[in-house]
Amino acid sequence: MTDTRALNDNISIEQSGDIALICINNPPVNASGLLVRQGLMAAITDLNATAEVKVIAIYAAGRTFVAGADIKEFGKPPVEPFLPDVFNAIEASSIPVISILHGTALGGGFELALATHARIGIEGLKVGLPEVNLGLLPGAGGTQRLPRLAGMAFTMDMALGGKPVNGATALEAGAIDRLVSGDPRKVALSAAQEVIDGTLPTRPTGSLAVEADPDLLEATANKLRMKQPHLYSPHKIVEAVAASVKPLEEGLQIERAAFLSCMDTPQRAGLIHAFFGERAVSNIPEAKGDTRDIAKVGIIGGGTMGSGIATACLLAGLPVRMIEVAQDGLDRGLATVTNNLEGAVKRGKLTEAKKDAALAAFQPSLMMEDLSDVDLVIEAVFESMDVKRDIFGKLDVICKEGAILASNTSYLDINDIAACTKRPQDVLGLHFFSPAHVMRLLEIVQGKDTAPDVLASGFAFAKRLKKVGVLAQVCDGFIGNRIMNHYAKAVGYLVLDGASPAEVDQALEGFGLAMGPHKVGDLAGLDIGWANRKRTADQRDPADRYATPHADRICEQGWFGRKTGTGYYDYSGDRPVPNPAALAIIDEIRSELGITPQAFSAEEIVERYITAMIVEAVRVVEDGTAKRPVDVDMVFLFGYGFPRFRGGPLHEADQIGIDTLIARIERYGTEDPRYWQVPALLRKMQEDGETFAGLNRKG
Ligand code: T1G
Repeated sequence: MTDTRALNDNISIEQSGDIALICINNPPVNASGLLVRQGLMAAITDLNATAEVKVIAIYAAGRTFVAGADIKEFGKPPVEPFLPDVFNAIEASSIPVISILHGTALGGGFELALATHARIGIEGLKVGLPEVNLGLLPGAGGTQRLPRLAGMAFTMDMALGGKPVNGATALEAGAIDRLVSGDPRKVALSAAQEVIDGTLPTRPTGSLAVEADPDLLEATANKLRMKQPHLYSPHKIVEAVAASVKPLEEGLQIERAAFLSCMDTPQRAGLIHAFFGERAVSNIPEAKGDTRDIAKVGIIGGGTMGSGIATACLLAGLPVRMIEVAQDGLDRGLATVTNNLEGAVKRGKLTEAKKDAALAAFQPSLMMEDLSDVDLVIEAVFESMDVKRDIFGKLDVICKEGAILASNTSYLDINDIAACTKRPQDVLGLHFFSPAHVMRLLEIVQGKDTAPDVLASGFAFAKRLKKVGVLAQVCDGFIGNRIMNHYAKAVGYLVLDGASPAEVDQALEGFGLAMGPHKVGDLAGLDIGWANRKRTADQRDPADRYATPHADRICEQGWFGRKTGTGYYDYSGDRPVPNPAALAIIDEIRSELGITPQAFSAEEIVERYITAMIVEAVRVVEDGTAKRPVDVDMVFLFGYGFPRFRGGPLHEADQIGIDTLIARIERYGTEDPRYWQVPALLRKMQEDGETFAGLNRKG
C-alpha cells in the first residue's frame, strides 16, 4: 500500500512499507528555495519519527535534480531553515537516506546529495560546484563533505573551476556510489530496497576522514594569487577546503563564515547580475513568437569574420555555403575555417568526427547564385556601404522568398542596406565579434522595417549558436562600438595629456580588464581603427580637444601592432615592451599641441575611463538604442572583455553612485565641456533617486 502526501507545493512524501520516497518538485530546475528547504526539513523529521520506515530516498521530478540554491533569494534577508542546517539534519538522520541524481546536480543540489548516506547517479548526469562563477563558494557542506568522499584535489578542481563533471568521472572519484539508467523514482525504489537488503552500503559522509595535502593548498593559493588576483571567493574556497581536515562541525563553521564573507562582496552582486542578465537579454517580446526555419546558411566573405561566422554555424550543426569573389579568397576562407575547427579539436571542444562532419557541411563557391536555396545569408565583407548595397541588390534577386538577409556590419545603417532590396522586412543586422566562433556576443540590429518573425529568428539563431543575442537599434556603432568610440577618446586624451599607453593599460588591467586598450589594439591590428577613423573623418567634430593624432601617426609608420612586430609595444623580444618610437611620437604631438604633460594615477585613469564609458552607455539607453541598462552590461561582458565580476558598466555605475558620477563629469567638464556632459537621463535618475537596477526592473 502506497501512501503519498504533499508537505507543501515543492515536497511530497510517498511511503510504501518500510521505504519512504521524498520527491522534490520545484520547476524549472528544482532550485532549493524556501519551500524546498522547509519541506525537506519537515520530511526528515517526520520520517525519523515513523517507526516502520527503514530507508529514505530523495529524488526530484522534472528535467534535473536540484540545480542549486535559489539564486533569486541572494541579496535578500535570509529565511530559515538555512540550507546547511537542512543538510546537517539529513546527514544526522538515524534512518539511512540516499539520493538519486539526474540532470545537472549543481551547487546546493550536489551538496544535498553529499549530505545523504549514498548517491545513485542516472546516466547523463552532471554534478558540479559552480558557486565560484557567482562570486561565492559551496556554502552548504560542499567544501567539507566532497573531500571526505573524493579527496581535496578533486574538490579544489570542482570548486575553483566551477565546471561540472559527468557521472562517470564523479563515480570514479567516489563522489557518487553508482551510475545506472532509468527513471529517478523507479531507481529510488530499487536502490532503497538494496539498502534494506544490505547490498547498497550507506554511511554518513561526516564519518569519513580527509587526508591533509599541504603542498596542494600552498600551490593552489600561489596560483590563485597569480591568476585571479581580483577575485575574492577562490581564495576563500582554498581556506574552506583546507578546514576539511578538522572535525566536520568545526569545518562547517569555517565554511559558513567564508561563505557569508563572499555573500557580502560586490563581486557576488556583479556575478549574479551577469548570470541573470545573460538570460534577461533574450527574455523580451521581440525574441518571442513566430520564427522562420534556418536550416542552411550562406555567408558572403571568407575573411576573418566570414570564416569565424561560418565556423560558428558549422559548430552548431548548420550547413554553410561560403561565397567569395576569387579563388584565393575562397581558399583562405576554407583554410581559416579548417584552422578554427582544428583549434576547437585541440581545445577538446570538438571531436575529430564532428570536425570532419562540419567540414563536409561546408560548401565554398564563387557563384552568388548558389545562395538561391539558403534560409539565411550573412554578409561579412569590407565595411563599405557601396559594396554592401551592391551585394544586397544582388541577393534581392537571387535569394528565395522568405530568406533572411543579414549584414555583419559593425557600424553601418541597416536601413540604408535594406533599402537596396524589395524586401526590407527580411533584412536585419547580425553583428558578430571577433573571433566570431569564440566571442559569445551577437548584436541583433533591428531595421525600421524588419519583420517581427525575422527579429525573433535572429534570437533563435543566436541561441542555436550558443551566442548571447542583444537587441540593438540602428545608429553608428549600435551599442558596443558606439560606446567604445566614445571612451576611446578619453583614452586618447589621457595619453596626450600625460599618461603613457602602458600606464593606461596597467591601470585598466588592475581594474579587471583582461588586456588594456593599447594591447588590444596591437593584437587586433591598429590599421582597423585607422581605417574607421579615415572612414568617418568627415564626421569628426572640429571642436574635439584633439582627436587621435598619435594613433594615426603611429599607423602612418606602418606600425599596426603584433602583425607588423611593432605598435604601441615592440614585439621583437621575448616579451612586449613599450615602443619608444611610439612614445616619441606622442611627445612630439604633445609639443605640437602645446600640452604640458601631467601625471595620472592609476585610480584617475580608471575613473576617467569608466566614467566616459558610463556616460555614453547612459545615452545609448536614453535614446533607445539599447532596450535597458542590462542589455548594455551584457554587450560589454560578452563582447568587450569587461570584468564579469563587475557586472557591466551600468551595474558598476550603480556601485559608484549617480551623485559621484555627476560630480566627476562636471569636474572633468571644466577641462573639456564638449566631451564631458551629463546626460539628461542621469540627471533625471538623480532627481528621482532611481538606479540602473531599477530601470532594468521596469523593463
Ligand atoms: N536559482 C534560481 N533560478 C535558476 C537557477 C538557480 N539556481 N538556475 C537556473 N535558474 C533559472 C534561470 O534563471 C532560468 O529562469 C531558468 O531557471 C532556466 O535556466 C549553497 C549558494 C541548471 C544548467 O549556479 O547553470 O547553490 O530565465 O535558462 O540552459 O552552495 O540554469 O526561465 O526565468 O539556465 O537548461 C548554484 C545555475 C547556485 C546553477 C540549466 N547553482 N543554473 O540551464 O536553463 S548557488 C548554479 C544553471 C548555490 C550553495 C550555493 C543553469 C542550468 P528564466 P536556464 P538551462
